[in-house]
Amino acid sequence: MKILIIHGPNLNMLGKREPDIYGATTLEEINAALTSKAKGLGAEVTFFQSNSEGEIVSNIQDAMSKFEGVVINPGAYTHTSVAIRDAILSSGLPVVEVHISNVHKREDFRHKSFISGVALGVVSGFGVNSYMLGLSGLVDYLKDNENN
Ligand code: CA2
Repeated sequence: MKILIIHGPNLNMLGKREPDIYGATTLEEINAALTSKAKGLGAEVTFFQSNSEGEIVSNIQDAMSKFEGVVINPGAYTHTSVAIRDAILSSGLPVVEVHISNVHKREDFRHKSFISGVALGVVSGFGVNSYMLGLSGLVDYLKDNENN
């Protein structure tokens, strides 16, 4: 079972800036933890990080033929990107939206997500564990729907 993990803009700075909001764990450490979690779940993960909206759109388009599902933290594009929403919808892939912070506890502009309405599910506010919970929920969903 192949899963794509997409990290959006600025997430390459994790662990290096604003640890009070986003924690001290680096993106490399998150990816290592996801690789090991995926192994335990019988899945395989591939990672992509980009600060560019267009690159994320292209990556989702490419994922259609290569992966069974996607876990995405769209970063600030969560609140602005119709293009990423459209790419997710047209991919037909199950996509789980994850956020490190609880976006609903933060500024009003973070309460709107263009992604949630086309996502299989959303996990927000559990720190880097949001990624693990999102991956586990996606793998459970794929196992339940394997023969459908
Ligand atoms: O909580 C999340 O995971 C967010 O997707 C993070 C985005 C934010 O715009 C969303 O509203 C919620 C921001 C990612 C910025 O990441 C940084 C990491 C370290 C230092 C600076 C930024």
